[in-house]
Parts: sequence; C-alpha cells; structure tokens
Amino acid sequence: MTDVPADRILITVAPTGAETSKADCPQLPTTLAELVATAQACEAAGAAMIHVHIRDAEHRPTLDLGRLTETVAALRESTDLVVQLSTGGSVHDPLDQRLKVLDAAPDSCSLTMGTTNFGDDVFSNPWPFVCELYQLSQERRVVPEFELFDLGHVHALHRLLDKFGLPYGGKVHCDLVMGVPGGMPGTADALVAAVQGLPEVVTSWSATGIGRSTLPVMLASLAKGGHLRVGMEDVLTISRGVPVDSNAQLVERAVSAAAVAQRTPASTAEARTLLGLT
Ligand code: KMH
Ligand code: ZN
Repeated sequence: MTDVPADRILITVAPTGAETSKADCPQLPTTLAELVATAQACEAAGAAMIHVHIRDAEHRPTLDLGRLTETVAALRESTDLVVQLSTGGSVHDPLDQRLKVLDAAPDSCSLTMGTTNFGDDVFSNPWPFVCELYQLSQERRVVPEFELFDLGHVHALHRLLDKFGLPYGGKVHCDLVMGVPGGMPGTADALVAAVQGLPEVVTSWSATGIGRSTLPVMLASLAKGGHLRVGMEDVLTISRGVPVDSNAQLVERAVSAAAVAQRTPASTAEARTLLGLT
C-alpha cells in the first residue's frame, strides 16, 4: 500500500442532511436521482467521500433500509466516492434504527461520540449506544468516522478507543462538527483545542462549520493541516444572503481554498488509503 502524499486533502461532501426541508430549499438533493447527480458533480469537482442522509418519497428524512441499500448501490455504480452513511439520522430517529443502518453495508459510517443539544432539540448518543455502534462497525468491517460536536466528545473518543481498540482498517478518522447551537463554537480557538486533545492514534481529521462558521472553520482547518467537509447539510449560503446553487459549488470553493494552502484534493483511491479501506 503506497503512502498518501502529505499535501493531499480529503474533501467530504455532505449534500443533504436531515434538517432542511425540500420546500425551503428546492436545490437540496432529496431523490435518488438528484443524489446521484450531485455525487457525480462533487466527485468531478474534487470530493472523495460522500456523507449520506436519505429522504422518503415525500422528501422527509428516513432510515428505511431498502432505500439505504439501494442508495449505496447506486452511488457505487455511478461514482468511485467513499460512501459513508449517516448513523446520526435526524434527532427523531430511534437508536435501534440507527444501528440497523450498518445492514446497508456502506464503506464508512458516521459515529457521534456523545449526546449534544442540537438547537432546540437533543441529538441523543448515550454511551452504551456509542459502544454498541462501534463494536458493530468493527464486526461489519465498516470504517467509522468519529463525529465530534464538543470537547467532551474528544475525551469520549479516548475512552472508546482505550476500551475497544482500533477501528476496522486500523486508521482513526475524526470529523469536528463545529458551530451547532449546543456544541462547541465554530472558532479557530475551539478547533485548536479539539485537535490538541485528539488521541495520538488519530491518523486524520476533518472539520466542518455550520452556517456562518463555515468559512472560519474551513480556514482554521487548512491552517492546522486538517481535511474538510462541506455541503448543504452544513450551510445553505455561499456568501452573506446568497443561497448555495449546488453542493458542487461548495466543493469547488473548498478546492480553491485548499489550493491557496498548497493542498491538492485526494483522489478516491488516496481517500481509501487514508481511511484504511484498501
Ligand atoms: N442530523 C443530525 C441530528 C450524523 O450524520 O451522523 C445528526 C447528524 C450526524 O447529521
Ligand atoms: Zn450528517
């Protein structure tokens, strides 16, 4: 297995999320055809991984296993992207359904390291659930991406890895999700604090800032040598008051910002190496 050059940047696109309605944002990819077209455009623009939430026929968030399985197959057929399914779902999804997401056999799954206030809601991730999901990912050979919404989640990641060892594939990849009302703020200071606290076995990390924290977090991540997640799950404007046209537009902006930092988008093959998927 060849090493990935140090200047490579993994760009993950999170195109849909579970929070925005199609009615409020018609350009949000909510059907399978829209998701596939978005994935292809984002891959062409420089993304190497896709973080997937799906919707039902009425464009509502769903964890329907048949739809998830069909989505994984369609993305694999039409792109070479690393396919990561969200196990976070929406704040309303029950824990048992969130565990079943792994039955759709994605390459990767998100795994949030603790409960957090999420605007007016609670995003529930009790410790026994985190442990069960992690052990399931090891059994099913799915590479987890540890989602860190708060500094406490960084500490919880130490606990989890100490207790259960390394993930499938032997690499440890984290994503800092910053600026959620209830989580850590989307600031350079918070990013540095979180990165400094990461376990030594972490091999790569990315960051994303929600809403108005998108640009500060992107720039802080580049300054600190991290990777990037972008997409309409996290932000719906490209500049103040101007709606995003498409997810590819956000990927293109990330590629341009990375170029200023002398970083080159990782290919999908390099992303697989980075994540322990080869
Ligand atoms: N939709 C949020 C409640 C994940 O995908 O794992 C949770 C979320 C995290 O988006
Ligand atoms: Zn998500």
